[in-house]
Amino acid sequence: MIKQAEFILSAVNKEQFPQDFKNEYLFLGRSNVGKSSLINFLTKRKNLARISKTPGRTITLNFYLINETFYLVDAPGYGYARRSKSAIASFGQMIETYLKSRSQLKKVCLLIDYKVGPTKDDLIMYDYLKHFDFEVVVVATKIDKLNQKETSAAKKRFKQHFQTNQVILTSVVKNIGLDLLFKIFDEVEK
Ligand SMILES: Nc1nc2c(ncn2[C@@H]2O[C@H](COP(=O)(O)OP(=O)(O)OP(=O)(O)O)[C@@H](O)[C@H]2O)c(=O)[nH]1
Ligand SMILES: [Mg+2]
Repeated sequence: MIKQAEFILSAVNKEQFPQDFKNEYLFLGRSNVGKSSLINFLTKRKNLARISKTPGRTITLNFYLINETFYLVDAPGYGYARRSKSAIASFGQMIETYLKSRSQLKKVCLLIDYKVGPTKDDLIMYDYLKHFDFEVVVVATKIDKLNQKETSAAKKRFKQHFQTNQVILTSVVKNIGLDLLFKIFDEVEK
């Protein structure tokens, strides 16, 4: 149960990351996939993380302290076509710096849109994370948007790349799967 959630800070480089060695869970995924929405839902706070209809809104790593014990970290989305080349490069550098310097990072939640994913970018990110031995949780998002036919097509696509029990299906609109996701953090924290 999340009893308390608090925005702590936004950071773009190492010096700005929290220094208190609490466990962290990173939310990664393409722009607009629903990272900030999921954090808001998990924390039951509508406006804790900023959500937008315009993709590319989150441009820093945002740290949310949960129950005063661990952080959920909201990252900018990748694969946002309208970003400048220099913005894409600095995004890559920021994520890489973060991933390589955080021993307190316990899990990476890789969010993938259930209707369109996994995209090429999603698979590159997944391989990258696995290559560096991160514990990856694949979170399929917005499953409320698919009809039956689209759901079985999505199932097939995801099966080609991930084990079925490795994927958590979620919808913040219909409140699906969020308890399962929270359990993953809870198990580490226990
Ligand atoms: N139907 C539906 N829409 C969702 C769901 N989750 C998020 N959305 C919508 O998807 C859009 C993008 O959500 P965000 O949470 O801002 O996505 P993000 O991944 O944080 O995006 P960036 O910060 O740009 O990387 C918003 O319009 C949300 O309302 C869901 O489960 N179902
Ligand atoms: Mg966001």
